[in-house]
Amino acid sequence: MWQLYQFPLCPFSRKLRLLLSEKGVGYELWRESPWEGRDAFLNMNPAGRTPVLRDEDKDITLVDSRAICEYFEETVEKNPMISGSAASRAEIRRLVALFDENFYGDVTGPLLHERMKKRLVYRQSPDSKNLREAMKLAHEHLYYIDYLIDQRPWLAGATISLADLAAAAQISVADYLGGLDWSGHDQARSWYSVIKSRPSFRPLLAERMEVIQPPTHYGDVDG
Ligand SMILES: N[C@@H](CCC(=O)N[C@@H](CS)C(=O)NCC(=O)O)C(=O)O
Repeated sequence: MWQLYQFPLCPFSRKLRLLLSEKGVGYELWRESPWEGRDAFLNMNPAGRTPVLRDEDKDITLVDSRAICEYFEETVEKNPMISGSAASRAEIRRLVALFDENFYGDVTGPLLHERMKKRLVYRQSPDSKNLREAMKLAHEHLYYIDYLIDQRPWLAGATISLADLAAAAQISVADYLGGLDWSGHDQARSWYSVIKSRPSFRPLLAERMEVIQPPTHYGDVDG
């Protein structure tokens, strides 16, 4: 059985969990707080980041959400998430990179730092200027999703793909941390509400990070 080392608000672990669930791959959750720098964790991933996926019986350790997602895409045929022509696959990978890097760097990373790490690790108050900036940038990203959904049913094209899972994973964490104002983003909101109602998403919405509570609309699959 795969063991997934993660914490509930890690967006990269969320993306992987969505993929594993869509593909029907079983796993156990192992709680890891990467900022604690546990030796056994650093032995598995010297970069000290979640997610890490380990199969003890097979003695396989997989590291980095993109490498792990590609591993399952290559080894499990069910529900392909990087499919179509070479151009379509390149478009999926472009959007995965956009959400993993830009959305995380602009929005999820700063929100996690201000609202989670400062509270749990550094015992500091959040900086309201940094929070305002992250929320402003979140609007720009939601406008881009509105634009994509105006042209296509899913972010990268006609079918659901890893791009949708990557985006929804980042958005779900930003939403949990109260960083998203959905007003004026009807297309993004309707796309997200379809993703949220998939069975793969339910366990994520039910989970809570200690001390930090999400806004009331967070788990609402119609909102
Ligand atoms: N490129 C990596 C990024 C992983 C990453 O940045 N994980 C964060 C948590 S969301 C982390 O472990 N940060 C280290 C820390 O908080 O100390 C991936 O896709 O797996």
